[in-house]
Amino acid sequence: MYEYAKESYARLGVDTEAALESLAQVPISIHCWQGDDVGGFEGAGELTGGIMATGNFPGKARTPDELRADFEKATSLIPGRHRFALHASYRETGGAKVDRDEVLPEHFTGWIDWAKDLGIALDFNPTFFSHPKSDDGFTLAHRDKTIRDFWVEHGKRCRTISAAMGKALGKTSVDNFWIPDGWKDQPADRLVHRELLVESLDRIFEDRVDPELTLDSVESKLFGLGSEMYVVGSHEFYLAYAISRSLVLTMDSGHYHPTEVISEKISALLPFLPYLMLHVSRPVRWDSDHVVLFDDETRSIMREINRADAWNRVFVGLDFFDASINRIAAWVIGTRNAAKSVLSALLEPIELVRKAENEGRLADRLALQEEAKTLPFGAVWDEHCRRNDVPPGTDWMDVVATYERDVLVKRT
Ligand code: RNT
Ligand code: ZN
Repeated sequence: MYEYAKESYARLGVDTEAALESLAQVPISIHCWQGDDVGGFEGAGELTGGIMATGNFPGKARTPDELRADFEKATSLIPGRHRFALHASYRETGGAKVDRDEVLPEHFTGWIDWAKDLGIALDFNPTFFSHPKSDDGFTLAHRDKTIRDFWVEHGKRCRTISAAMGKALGKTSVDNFWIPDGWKDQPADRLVHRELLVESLDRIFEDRVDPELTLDSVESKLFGLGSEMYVVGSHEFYLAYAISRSLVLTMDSGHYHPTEVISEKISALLPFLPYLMLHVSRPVRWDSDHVVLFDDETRSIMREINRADAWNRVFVGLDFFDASINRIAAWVIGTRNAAKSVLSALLEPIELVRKAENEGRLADRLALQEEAKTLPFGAVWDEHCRRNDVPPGTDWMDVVATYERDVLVKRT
């Protein structure tokens, strides 16, 4: 099957061997929070901040050890070497009460040592939600300075933690800042909170931290549950902020108007920003964070990165959380789909498509793109799985079912 696929692609000028080699160089940053419904390990607080994991499938990870074991099970079924994205709320304090403004790199030693053993890199996220000091919907843009100070301290400390991860693992850790701040209903003053946010962010980012160790990124959003009318950190806000402060801009595919797509934005931003970070997700009617599919938009995202030859400038991360199905299967399905989309981008007959465009043969351009859709892609993907000692096709489902029976259901 693979030999037949290889020849089919070669006829359109695509080298499948080169594509598989390139694929091995594209890590996907897999988010820790699919494993426990964004719960974290600070105590059984409620998930706040306008995001929601619906469902109560049994067996969610209750401890860091369980989350690590679950992730290892998931990655044994995902081809390639990927990254792991942690949130500050997943720190390990040995039972001690350590508030967000007291977090230290040592609270992540367990995670760092584990990542080192697995040979994977880490990314990081400060946690500005699920905390009493975010309960009225504002953190860095709060009118109360004591609240802002608390969160500024958290942000500063998270940069140090992210740098420690980068240093220990020898790979730059992206430190992604997302805050929930906003109003449910029509605000009296939109500008004041945005000015406060600029001031708070400038305080967080004032010290230089080695960009080889950590890169700061800021994530925008259109609306959240309970912040439907106004979000301080909107797309325009963070776009301007990231450009003016030379930060990484994070685009989450669920954070735009329903007909707006981030794939189209990548080439618009690359001339102005050195780096982009993506939260690849699947919004269904709203920012629902459904499991990522091998769908048009996910493929378009990867195709745009590939056409721009920007794999070292666009960091691909995932952000979904479905609590209604087996969480390990959710990780496996979503990450395999993201990786499949990367492969499909690498297998695009781009030379021929470009040539047709440059020569004004626009019908040929269209024909080539459409014919490429039915090339034997699956055989190349299966070959990739086989070469990475991961089950191709549906064989991984039995492994998850066994783990569900032997481990997950016993947790409840
Ligand atoms: C929320 C943002 C943010 C979170 C994670 C848990 O709308 O997308 O990235 O999903 O930090
Ligand atoms: Zn996100």
